This record gives sequence, structure tokens and C-alpha cells, in this order.
Amino acid sequence: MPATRGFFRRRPDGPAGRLPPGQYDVGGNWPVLTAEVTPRIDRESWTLGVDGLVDRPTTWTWDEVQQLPRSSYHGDIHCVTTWSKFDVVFAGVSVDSLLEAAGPDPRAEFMIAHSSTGYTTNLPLADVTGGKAWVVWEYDGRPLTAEHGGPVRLLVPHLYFWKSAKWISRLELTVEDRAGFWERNGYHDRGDPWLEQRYQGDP
Ligand SMILES: Nc1nc2c(c(=O)[nH]1)N[C@H]1C(S)=C(S)[C@@H](COP(=O)(O)O)O[C@H]1N2
Ligand SMILES: [Mo]
Repeated sequence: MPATRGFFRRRPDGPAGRLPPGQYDVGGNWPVLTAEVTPRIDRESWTLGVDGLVDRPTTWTWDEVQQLPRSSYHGDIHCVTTWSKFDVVFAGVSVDSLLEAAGPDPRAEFMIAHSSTGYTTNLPLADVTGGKAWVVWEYDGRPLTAEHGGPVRLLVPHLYFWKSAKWISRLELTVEDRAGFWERNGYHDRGDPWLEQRYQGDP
């Protein structure tokens, strides 16, 4: 019986099974994808709020957020424009730590991440709890640069990277799923790269 053509074709995907469908390894580059003008935000005036359906709406200054337990991510990221980047290292604080302080209302099911620029993205709460999401200010041991969302961005690496809002200022917990910037423009509400949830209407 002839082997199925293509079955053993070598895939340029590095370690086996590491590249989600339709993605390629961008290697050492880190593309910048920004819809708005890059804002210049200084750490001294930056704050982060967690509000909406929480018991204790909380705001952290730069110094206060540094006091929270440090948490880091070492792994891969995947952009819907088809690049993936392996072995990135980010450090900051886990979203769990922020939510623990704010006390989510049991009715909350979604989180809207707001950038100070007006960019938003919606996420199921289940995708940002349980050690799956971070608020980060370091990349490879250095301060996150402005073009990549510095001083502070969201990081939700198991979903397409448009969910990782840059320049975040506010995390809002909600009952209803409210489409964010790219979601209103046709991108998927969840965005799991392994399920290829690129556009509204994908599985
Ligand atoms: N505020 C804001 N956050 C954003 C974006 C943006 O345009 N504005 N682009 C998103 C998209 S589509 C991607 S792929 C990543 C890109 O992050 P990078 O520029 O650091 O690679 O940021 C996401 N977060
Ligand atoms: Mo993206």
C-alpha cells in the first residue's frame, strides 16, 4: 500500500507539535503590531485598575504592583497574522494575584482588558485565571519597550496575541461578553490558536 503523500512531509515546526495549524516560526524577530499610535506612558503616572463585577475595585500604582508576588512565563506566543515565536520570557504578576485582591463576583464570566489608548479585548474569565494570564513589564529580563506595550501589557499566551492588550490600564469583569476592538472587526471572541479560532464564525 502506498504511503499517503505528504503524511511524513517534514514540517518547519521545530519541536514536534509546537506550532499551531497555519502558523510559522518567526525565529529571532519580534514583529510589532499596533493599530494605534504608540503612547508614551511613564511608570510614575501609570496605574492599573481592576473593576466591574468585583467586591473591592482596586487600583495599583507602579510601586504597588511591584510588591505583588512576581510571576513569569517562559513559552511561545502566536499571532493571528500567522507568526509564532518560541521561548519568550516575560515577567510581572499573574492575573490571579490581581483578582485575588479585587475579589471577583461569582457572576463574573468575562474580562475586558482596556488599554489607555482605547484598545480593548474580551476574554472568558476562565482563560485568564488558573495561572494562564499575566500582567507583564519585563521581556527577557529587560523593561518591556513602548512599542511592545511598555510599561505594562497583558499576556495571555495560550490565545492569539491580539488578546494580549498592550498599554493596559484597566481590567473589567463582566457578566456579558462584550466584543473588543478586533473582535468587533471580525476576529473571534476566544481565539484559541490550536483550534484556529481566527475569525467570528470559526469553530
Ligand atoms: N493596545 C493594543 N494592544 C495590542 C494591539 C494593538 O494594536 N493595540 N495589537 C494586538 C495584536 S494584533 C498583536 S499580534 C499583539 C502584538 O504585540 P507586539 O507588537 O508586542 O508583537 O498585540 C496585541 N495587543
Ligand atoms: Mo495580531
